[in-house]
Amino acid sequence: MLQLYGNLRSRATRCLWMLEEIGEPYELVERSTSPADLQTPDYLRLNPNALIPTLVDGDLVLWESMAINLYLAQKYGGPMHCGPEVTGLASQWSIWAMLELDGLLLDLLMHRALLPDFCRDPSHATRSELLLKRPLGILDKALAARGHLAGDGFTVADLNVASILAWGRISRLDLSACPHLARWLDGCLARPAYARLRALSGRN
Ligand SMILES: N[C@@H](CCC(=O)N[C@@H](CS)C(=O)NCC(=O)O)C(=O)O
Repeated sequence: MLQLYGNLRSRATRCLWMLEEIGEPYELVERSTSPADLQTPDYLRLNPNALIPTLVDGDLVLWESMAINLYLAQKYGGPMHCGPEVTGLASQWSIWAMLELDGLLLDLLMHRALLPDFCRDPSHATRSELLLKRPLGILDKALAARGHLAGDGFTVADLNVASILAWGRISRLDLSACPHLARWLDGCLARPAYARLRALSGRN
C-alpha cells in the first residue's frame, strides 16, 4: 500500500489531497516536523532533507510534494491521469508555483496566522502580499483564457497550484484584483476530495 510520511498541518496535505482524488488505498505515517521525528537514521534514509512529505511506493521513495503529485497522476491517475502535454504544463505550473508562490505565501501565513501574536511582523505580510501581485496577475491572466491550467478539466496542474494558494485562504490574501483566479480557486477547493481532506484535519 502507498505510504505517505507527514501530517495534516504541513505540505503533506498537498499529497493527501491528491491521494484522495485518485482513490488509491494509502496509509498516512504520522511524522511531525520536530527533529525527534525527522532526524532519525530511519527517516533520513528515506528523506536526507529531514523534511515531510515523503512517499513510499514499493521500492520507490519520493520527496518534494509537487513531484509526488506528478508521479501519482502519472501512475495511478484514474480521473487524474494525464498525457504528455498535460504533464508538461503541470510540471511547468508546479515548478513555477514553488518558485513564485510557495515562499511568499508561507511568509504571509506565518505572519498573519501561525506565529504567536508577539512574533508576527506586519511588514512581512505587507511585503509578501506586494510581491505576490505579479505572479497572481500572471495566474489570473492564464485562467481568464481558460478555466483550468492544463487540459479540459481539473488536473494535477490545478491541484498543485491550488494546494499552495489554499494557504492564502487562512492568511486573508486579497484576491479582489484577480477575479478569474478567485473563481478557479473556489472551484478547486470545493472538490469532494478536498472536503474529505478537511474532514480528516477536523476542519469541516
Ligand atoms: N519543498 C518541499 C518542502 C518540504 C518542507 O519544507 N516541509 C516542512 C513541513 S511543511 C518540514 O518538513 N519542515 C521540517 C523542518 O523544517 O525541520 C516540499 O514541497 O515537499
